[in-house]
Amino acid sequence: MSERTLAIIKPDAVKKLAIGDILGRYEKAGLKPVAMKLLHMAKPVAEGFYAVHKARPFFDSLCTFMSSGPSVILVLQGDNAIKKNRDLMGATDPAKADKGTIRAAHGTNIEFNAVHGSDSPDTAQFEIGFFFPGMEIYDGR
Ligand code: IDP
Ligand code: MG
Repeated sequence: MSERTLAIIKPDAVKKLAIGDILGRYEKAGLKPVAMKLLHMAKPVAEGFYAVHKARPFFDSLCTFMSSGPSVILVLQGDNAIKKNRDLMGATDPAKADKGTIRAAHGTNIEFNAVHGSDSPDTAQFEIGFFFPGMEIYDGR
């Protein structure tokens, strides 16, 4: 079933010039970018995006990281896009991520881990709407 997921190429991966490699992985896996922008999040924007993690000890540090430079924010569309993207990403901690995954290739540690991907249909709906109005999502390709 075709679905959409929100992906972020985080500031660490953008700084490392890994945008091209990561976009290529999405496309080769059949995940089509249907919306995309480079955005330097203000810290309150990062806090809003990660509100679900507000109570976690790493929340402040995570939001500082996510607002430390520009990210690439994308909507990916394809069969099973949510799980497919999570599989491409690998485990949260790059040291535990399977070989061949994005986090194994580009992540530094459990915080600076190169990419984000929605983890469920509900999360995807919230996250896509957080960054993109419907008129900026290009369907029908
Ligand atoms: P996920 O990105 O694999 O879905 P989450 O548990 O949703 O992982 O955590 C969101 C983000 O918070 C992670 O991608 C990572 O950047 C950061 N994070 C998660 N766990 C830790 C931690 O234990 N220490 C520091 N940062 C963390
Ligand atoms: Mg998550």
